[in-house]
Amino acid sequence: MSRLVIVANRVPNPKERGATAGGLAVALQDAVTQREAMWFGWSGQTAESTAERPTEVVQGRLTYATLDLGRQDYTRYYQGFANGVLWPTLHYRLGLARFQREDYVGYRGVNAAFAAALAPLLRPDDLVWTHDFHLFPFGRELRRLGCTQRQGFFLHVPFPPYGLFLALPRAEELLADLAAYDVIGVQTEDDAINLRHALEAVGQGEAAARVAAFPVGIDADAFRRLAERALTRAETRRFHQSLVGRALVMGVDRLDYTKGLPQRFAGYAQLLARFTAHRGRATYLQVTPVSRGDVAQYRSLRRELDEWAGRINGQYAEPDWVPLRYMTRPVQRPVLAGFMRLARVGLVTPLRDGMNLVAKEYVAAQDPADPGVLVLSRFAGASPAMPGSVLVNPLDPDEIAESLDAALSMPREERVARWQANHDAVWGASARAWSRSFLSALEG
Ligand code: GDG
Repeated sequence: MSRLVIVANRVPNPKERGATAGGLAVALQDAVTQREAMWFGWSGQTAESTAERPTEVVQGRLTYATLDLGRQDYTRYYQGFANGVLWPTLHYRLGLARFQREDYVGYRGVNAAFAAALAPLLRPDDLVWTHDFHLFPFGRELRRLGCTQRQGFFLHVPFPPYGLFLALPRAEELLADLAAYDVIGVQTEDDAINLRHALEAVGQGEAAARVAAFPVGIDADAFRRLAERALTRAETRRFHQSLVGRALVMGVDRLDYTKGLPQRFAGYAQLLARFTAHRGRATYLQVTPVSRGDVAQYRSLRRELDEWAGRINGQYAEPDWVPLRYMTRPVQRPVLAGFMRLARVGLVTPLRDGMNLVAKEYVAAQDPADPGVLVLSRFAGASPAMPGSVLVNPLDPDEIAESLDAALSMPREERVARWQANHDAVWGASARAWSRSFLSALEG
């Protein structure tokens, strides 16, 4: 079997396996245990200038090869173009994008530098699998250096309608970058249609034929076991006791404007205002680790959520009941799994999301005999395959409130039927199936 080389902006720290928040690392965990592999990318550290040679750490059959980023590259490539322009654009939020020519130049420069650092480490029969919007140009840069290995690309986030994408300065060049890959994977059929249109519109029709949807999944059995085992942990027990029999509503999201958090908080406030029976009977826990805290839009989102949390609790709290428990620190994965199992409602309402693994984790964590209900945004990539969910428009706080009321009042029979309807989507479309089907397309 040929070696797998995974190229991604962030490489997980070999010392804290599985501890980090973020969908990409979770999804790839399986792929790197199946064969000899190298994981190549940014170390997460900055330095005076971007390193030319990676630092390698070998753990059995897996090698981590990482580069520090120069401070100016960090500002331009990572904050400026990847997070400041591509992230909002790909999530249909062109109005939030701040295009600056020097950021774009920095983005291309880092991609070229990464390719130059990886090329000497490649073996002729390696499979190179590059991930996400940080690295559109990477494959073409490797080709420029004479690398002929099979190369695949997977986009973890949505691809918007082509007219929107083509409004982005340099969109044509970015699409020509994608055309250098042998397989171009996206999360859903809608994303595939959008990307094919965009490629065709700029005369890259041949590449359009290499686009396919590979919906990402989770290791559902492992997550279920984690959730079951967590019930015996002291943290889970203490938390359970603190609920004193109240129904738990739970949300877990990185602090990001794509996750629909202000609208979600507004929806919960509407629930308490309009469906008064839930006052004192429901508790909402929102776990939202801060991410990209050095980007202005994320700081203002954080302030907005702080205000919402203060207002909701100020208005509705009782001396012995806090309606919203809001945390901006990360929670350990096993603890999170246990909390999810206790939740009567999983509240997942992104405005746009490539897939959303939390929705799948929530279903995996449930007790099949007495499961909770998933309230899910119709704009999450996960939604078409999860017919047992209560689907909502995440922009409509009233609809969120009505769906919460329905979910909190739902009889057990219906909860069981809905959970079973979501079962196949979660157990059938596993992380392993995802990476295997992508890799067999790439090897094909
Ligand atoms: C991108 C795409 C796509 C969250 N908070 C904590 C924590 N998490 C974990 C969750 C989940 C992961 O992080 C988040 O994954 P998502 O898929 O929900 O979202 P993104 O990070 O935006 O991921 C997304 C994904 O890539 C994969 O392709 O699905 O659409 O945007 O596993 O549980 N984990 C811990 N503590 C936390 O506080 N331990």
